[in-house]
Amino acid sequence: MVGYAFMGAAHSQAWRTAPRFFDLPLDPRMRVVAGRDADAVERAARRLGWEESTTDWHTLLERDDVQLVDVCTPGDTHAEIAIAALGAGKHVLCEKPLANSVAEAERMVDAAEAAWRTNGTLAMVGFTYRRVPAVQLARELVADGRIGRIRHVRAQYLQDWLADETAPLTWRLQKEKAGSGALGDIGAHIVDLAAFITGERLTGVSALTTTFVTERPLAVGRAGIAGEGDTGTGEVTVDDAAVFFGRLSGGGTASFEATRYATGRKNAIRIEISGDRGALAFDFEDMNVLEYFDAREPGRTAGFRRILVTEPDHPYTGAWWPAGHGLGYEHAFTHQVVDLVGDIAAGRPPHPSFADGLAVQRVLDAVERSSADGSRWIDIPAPDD
Ligand code: SOE
Repeated sequence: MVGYAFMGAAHSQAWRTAPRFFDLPLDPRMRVVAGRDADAVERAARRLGWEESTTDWHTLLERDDVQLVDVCTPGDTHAEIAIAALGAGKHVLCEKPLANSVAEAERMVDAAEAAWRTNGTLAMVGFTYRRVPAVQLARELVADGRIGRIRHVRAQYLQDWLADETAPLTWRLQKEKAGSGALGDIGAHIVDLAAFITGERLTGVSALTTTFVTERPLAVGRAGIAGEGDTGTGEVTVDDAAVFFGRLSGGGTASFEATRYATGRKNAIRIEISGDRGALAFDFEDMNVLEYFDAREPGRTAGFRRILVTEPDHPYTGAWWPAGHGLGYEHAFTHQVVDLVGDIAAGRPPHPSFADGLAVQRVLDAVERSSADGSRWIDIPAPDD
C-alpha cells in the first residue's frame, strides 16, 4: 500500500478483516506500506497491521512478494504510481477520483488495458460506495425493471467540515494535489453511483462551482499541510461546492450537488431515482435502508417503504451479523477487497474499472468547463466516440 492516512487506514482495516469474515479464494498478506516520513510510516505499519514499511514506493515494484499495489495517496500521484505498478505486473487498487485530469486518466486506462492484455493484471478504482448493500440492491431492482424507465436522478453529497471558516488548509483544498474540491472529492462518488445504479451515463451537463472561503489558516500535523513554524494563511485553490444538471443516456434528467458547507449534514449521500413504475431513495446517513415506491400498488395504500437491507440474502450481508444488525462505513471497503480478490482469483475484469474512473473524470472536467463559461451546456461524448 502507498499512503497511510484516512484512506490508508480504511483500506488496511479492509485487508485485515476481509479474510476473517469472507471465504476468500486467495490469502492476502499485508506485506509493506510506503510513505515519505520514515518514523510516521513505521508507526502506521504497526498500527494498521503491515509487516514492513518503506519510504520509497518504487521498491514495491521490484518485490516478488508484492502482487498488488493499493494506491491511497492524494490524486496528484495516482497516475505515476498506478502506471508504474501496472507496468511491473502488479494488480492495482487506486483511490478515487482516478486522476486529477482527463489526460492522466486516459493514460491510466491505456496502462490498465495493456496490463490486462499482456498478463491479465487487474486495475480497480475505489468508488467504494458501490459496495454498500443498499446501493447494490438499488442497482438490482433497477436492472429487474422494478422502477421501470428512469425519468429522474436526484443526487447530493453533503458534508459540512468546511462550514467553519477557521478549519485549516489541507491538501484537499489545493488544486495541484487534489485536482478539484468538493467536485472531485465527493461529487465524483455521486456521479459514479448514478451510473452504477441506473446503468446509464450522462450525455452533457450545465454547472456552477463556487469557492466561499479563499484563505484558510495553515496548520501543522495531521490536519494541515504546513511545516513546523509556518503560520498565517494559505490559498484555497479548489471549489467548495458544485451544482450541476445533465441528461441521462436513456433520456431522463439528473441533478447533482456536492458541498462541504451543508451545515448539519456530515456524510449525506442521497440519491433518489424516479422511474415510470416506481422509485428508489437512499441516504448514506441511514445506510442500512433503501426506500422503495411501487407505482403499481393501489393508491390507498401505496407509499415509500423502508427496506432494511440487513437480511442474509441481501448483497454481502450474510457474511456478517445475524439479520437486522446492520453495517457501517468501513464495511464497504471490506467488500471492495472481497470483490477484488475474487476477481483476481477468477481472472475477471473488476468494476469499477479504470475506464469507469475515466468516465467520471470526463464528467468532472465538463462540469469545470461549463462553470468557467457561464454554465454553458457541455456535451460529454460516449466512451467510444
Ligand atoms: C472527504 O471529504 C472524504 O473522506 C472523501 O474523500 C471520501 O471519498 C468519502 O468517503 C468521505 O469523505
